[in-house]
Amino acid sequence: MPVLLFKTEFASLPPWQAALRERMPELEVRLWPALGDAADIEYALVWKPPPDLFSALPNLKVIFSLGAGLDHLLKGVYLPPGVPVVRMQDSALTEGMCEYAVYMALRFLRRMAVYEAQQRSREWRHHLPQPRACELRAGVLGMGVIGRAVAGKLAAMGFEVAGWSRTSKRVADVQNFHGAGQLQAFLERSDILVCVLPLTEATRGILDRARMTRLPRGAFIINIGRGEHLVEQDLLELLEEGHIAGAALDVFAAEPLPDEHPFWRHPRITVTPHNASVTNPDTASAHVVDNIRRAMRGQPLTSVVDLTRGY
Ligand code: NDP
Ligand code: OXD
Repeated sequence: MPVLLFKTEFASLPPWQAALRERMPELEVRLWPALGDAADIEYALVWKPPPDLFSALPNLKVIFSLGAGLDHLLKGVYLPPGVPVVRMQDSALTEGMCEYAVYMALRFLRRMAVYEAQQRSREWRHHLPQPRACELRAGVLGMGVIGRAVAGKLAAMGFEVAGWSRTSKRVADVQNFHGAGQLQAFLERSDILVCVLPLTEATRGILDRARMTRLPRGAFIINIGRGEHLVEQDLLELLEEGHIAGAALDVFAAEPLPDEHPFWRHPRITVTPHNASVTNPDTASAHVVDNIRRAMRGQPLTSVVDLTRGY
């Protein structure tokens, strides 16, 4: 009987146990830290594992990340050589990310922050200029599974959309930019910038003063990648200088966002607690079980992480 170890911080076991059981009744699920006989454990489904967890599992065959992001697994965690790491791919997770990006882009387009402030002071002013979506250019940093879906939804809302990735991508209705050489041109045409990159050594701090200054004056930033993509002090300064109009931030260098952090009270920043989207057991369990079955049959796994690239 295959045995999977489940270790998480933010999801509860019962829905996962039920979803996995429904798809694979013979799978035994153990909840960390109760390992039982560690030699039985061949699969691990984890978020933020303790650094030495995997060294205690001598027969581990596959490590599954509970999230699409891998930074929680690649930072100081011992990964047994030869054991593949599979990242999360989940249709519901992707849908949530699309909803968040489209919602925040529309809030900016429709000046909702201004109207909410007007409501608080009982002000009736309806003559603010209202651009059409097609007059604003959205740019998506990171055109992976989630970025491509986000770009498609923004295009469907009428925005003029471009995407930037490491390698060239062809996505209907989305202008393609790729590589370091095309980043500047991509930023210069992005009135709304959505960051949905993975956190790697190459992308850490990518949203710094120099790059954010390349955005058109009055640009809006949506960061749903990782907090360390953004140099927070640089954003505060560019908001102060009026170069950046506002930001919707779901991820932060320090999480939970510390009480004294200036983002909490900034009138032009919307803060959400890293919940742009969450992995959904009902849909995500299909991806986990499919890969367990592949491993059992000796077939190639899907969504295997390239550990040298970091995503
Ligand atoms: P993917 O691995 O599918 O896509 C990553 C994309 O980033 C690819 O297009 C890749 O380019 C691009 N990329 C990576 N490094 C570079 C680089 N140096 N320069 C240019 N482009 C680069 O990831 P997902 O779409 O599934 O997820 C993206 C991230 O979203 C996650 O890593 C996580 O951090 C974040 N996330 C946040 C959530 C939240 O709730 N806030 C929820 C889920 C995910 P290429 O294809 O050419 O290799
Ligand atoms: C993820 C996340 O990476 O939720 O999936 O941040």
